Amino acid sequence: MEVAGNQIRVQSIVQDGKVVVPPQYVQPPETRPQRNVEKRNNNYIPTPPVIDLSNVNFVHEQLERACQEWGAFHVINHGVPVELLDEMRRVSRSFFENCSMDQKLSYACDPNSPASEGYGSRMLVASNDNVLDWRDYYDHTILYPFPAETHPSGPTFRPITVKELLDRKVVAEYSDRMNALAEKLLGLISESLGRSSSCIKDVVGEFYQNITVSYYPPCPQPELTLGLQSHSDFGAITLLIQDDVGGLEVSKDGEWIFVNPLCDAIFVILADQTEIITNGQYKSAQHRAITNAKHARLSVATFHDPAKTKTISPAFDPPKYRPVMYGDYVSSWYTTGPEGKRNMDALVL
Ligand SMILES: O=C(O)CCC(=O)C(=O)O
Repeated sequence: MEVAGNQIRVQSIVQDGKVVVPPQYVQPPETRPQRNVEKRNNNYIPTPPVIDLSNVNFVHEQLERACQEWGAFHVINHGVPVELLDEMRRVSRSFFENCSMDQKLSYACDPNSPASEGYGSRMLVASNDNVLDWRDYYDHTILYPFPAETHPSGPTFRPITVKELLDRKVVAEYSDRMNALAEKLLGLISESLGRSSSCIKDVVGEFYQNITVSYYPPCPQPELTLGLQSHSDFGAITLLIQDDVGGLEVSKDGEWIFVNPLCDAIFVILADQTEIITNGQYKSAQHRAITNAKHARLSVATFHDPAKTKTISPAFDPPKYRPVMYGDYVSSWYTTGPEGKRNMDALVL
């Protein structure tokens, strides 16, 4: 089993052929995944809405509803070439499946710093007693303009082979497209609240973007584990693509709802700062990832966040949330852990 800086990579546990999950990955009974289907007395299972962004006559109405009821939705006809989504999935998967563990560990993230760029496995650094997620990840921190030859450090910018250079081009184009789409969506979401298109973006300011590729190896006991614990994202807006395996769930009215993978669509997740700015009219979506015994699963989440020094407060009166410096919010998230939406709850007036 490969260990770097105290971090075991889940993929190496699986490669060791374990048939039971090590105890540190076993969730307590109350957070284990369950199928909701048996609890229902009818067959109706809600699914997050699919919004066609080319449908200009209805898009605001649909966004308003989706943001109020779900805080998360698929978008189609989003303007990002589907080939680019496929390429991004391909280059991301290739890192996990075509590199040796030694090659991957040469890109290891800093195990002592939360959310540092590179290859890792643990979302939270501080709390050693937390149950671990059944997930490895590769985190790209994107600094604009991309690619920045002068980027000071970080695995994405180490000397690279020609193949990696091609892959980097894919990530660069993907990053630009996601940035533009995130800005467009925040504009439409602002308009859906009857405000100018720049209302939310004006408070967020310049985007800081992170692209996290999550890789969930097959799990011998999926009923005991989570790929990623329940959380809401701490930034402004997240754009996620996944492969066709499926495993993302969003919480709605106290139930976990499976998000069907739609390969041409992009899944939009409202994050905490948007909940604060909209004064709770639109809520950030609590979500998690479940595992399965047969197939590795891949997702690519692109986070769009304010600068750490930015103070975020509601753009509507009377305010229902305390203003918060974004950097303080992130530190608290990483030190106390997400535990659903407890960091948001602490800001409610
Ligand atoms: O893998 C997924 O579908 C969820 C990923 C996610 O929630 C995250 O990276 O924060």
